[in-house]
Amino acid sequence: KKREDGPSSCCLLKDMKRIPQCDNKLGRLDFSKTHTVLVDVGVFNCGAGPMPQDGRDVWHSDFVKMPYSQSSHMKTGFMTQTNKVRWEVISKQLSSLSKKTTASVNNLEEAIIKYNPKYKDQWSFDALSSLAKADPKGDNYLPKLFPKIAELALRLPELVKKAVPLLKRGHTASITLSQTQIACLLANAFFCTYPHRNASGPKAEYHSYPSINFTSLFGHWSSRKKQKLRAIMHYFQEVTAKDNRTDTDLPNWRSCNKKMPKLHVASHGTIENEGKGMLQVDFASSWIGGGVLGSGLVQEEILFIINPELIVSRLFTEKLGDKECLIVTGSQQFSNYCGFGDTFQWMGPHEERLNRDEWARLQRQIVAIDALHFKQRSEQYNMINVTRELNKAYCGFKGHRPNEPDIATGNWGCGAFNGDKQLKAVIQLMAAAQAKRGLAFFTFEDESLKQGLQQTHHLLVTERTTVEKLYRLLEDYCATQQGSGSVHGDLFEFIRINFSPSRSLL
Ligand code: AR6
Repeated sequence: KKREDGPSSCCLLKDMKRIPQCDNKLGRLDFSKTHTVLVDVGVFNCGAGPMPQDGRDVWHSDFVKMPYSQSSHMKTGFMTQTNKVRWEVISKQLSSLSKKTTASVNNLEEAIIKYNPKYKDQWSFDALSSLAKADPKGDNYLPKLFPKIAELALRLPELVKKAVPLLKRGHTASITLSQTQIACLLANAFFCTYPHRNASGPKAEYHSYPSINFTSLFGHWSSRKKQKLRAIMHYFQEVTAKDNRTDTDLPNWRSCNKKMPKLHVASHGTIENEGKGMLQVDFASSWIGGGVLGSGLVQEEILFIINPELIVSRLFTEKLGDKECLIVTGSQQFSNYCGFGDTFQWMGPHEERLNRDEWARLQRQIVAIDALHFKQRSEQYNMINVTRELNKAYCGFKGHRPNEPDIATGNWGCGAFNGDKQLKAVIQLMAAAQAKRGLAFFTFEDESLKQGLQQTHHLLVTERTTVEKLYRLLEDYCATQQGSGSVHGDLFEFIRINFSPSRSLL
């Protein structure tokens, strides 16, 4: 049939080939030298969804310089200038924004300028202000949304751990990220946190890269800006909706409303004796068993020496990741001991009196969780590290069946690993609360810790304190520990001052 609009070799739109018809098999997700995958491919290929890949920050010209890098510094203060890690300033600002139910554009501007002081008189926020005033969806839409974006931005160190390579001219490479990771990276762009990305001109470090911080979207009101901002804000509204966190089953510690768990504290007794029948915590090394085959002789090594079957776990257990633990069921205690470290002595055979379960396993369950090793004690007063420890404890404590025993623990991470006993006790209380299990806490002859923990627990129970409230309090506590490097008062005292009922009467 002759076409009316003249001869044509074109085909119909429906005859164009589209992606679903191509059906190219991708195979398993995998990384390579030229393909960086920011989600954990092992977990992903098991069908468990996109979890962030572990990794470490790299401050280098081949990688994105991350706002949370310990190498990113800034000067603060007028009279006495101090050099601070920039993320400390950023996270302080964002976390106070995230605690608000509504935040104004002024609040947002003040926060952004705190860690971008050079741009105080250059950056304008008038487009954002006009949009907020127009209140496009009604009901204080933007002021309610800003705190949520701040909360999402704060999760960057947890969601994007592996260094993101720069895609450089002349090099073929690819990067795979999850939608949650992208949302978090963009929340940081929204808050203008990326370092070294504001300067322009031929001498600027990133002169051959596009801009990323959102400043230029916020100023110079026009009807185009209005429509663009509406679309962008809608995106943030969607990605900050609560049910959007699909890529990890770890709690969001800022929104856990569990109350304090059941607690027993004793200064005498040990995890292995008085904690019989409970889930017993091994104060582990990430290399399971630690120095058991060398000269180490503290809690984990002693545990492995008196229960030597535990040593076989070293045959097949890879170094533990940050969100992993090892649970061993059924090991037998063969020896008794006394002492600790240099005073350790073998005290003869142990008579095992435990029953066996249906699979004939002795009813002993041990969970190995490795705390962080702090070379400097001050390193632990930092919410990246606090959150890491919360996640680690939680993954050890989290039960897998409906009816699990309580947990026997103590000064986890506070001997060889140099942790603060009070901080670690509070972290373990929070993790146990979230895991809905009770704690038996053995302070190993530390009478004042016993009393302090008892009183603190009592206060937290009577005040009906939630995990999220404690998490925010830890943020404030960490902030007081930074700067001068000196420790201002202990955590129990800080809790007492902040939570005691008399305070609310004042
Ligand atoms: N029951 C209760 N509390 C105990 C017991 C016990 N049986 N034994 C010790 N404590 P540490 P870390 C208390 O230093 O700091 C190993 O090499 C006592 O107050 O063993 O987590 C591992 O392989 C002690 O000071 O644990 C790791 O590499 C505190 O618990 C590294 O040490 C901490 O015991 C872990 O070091």
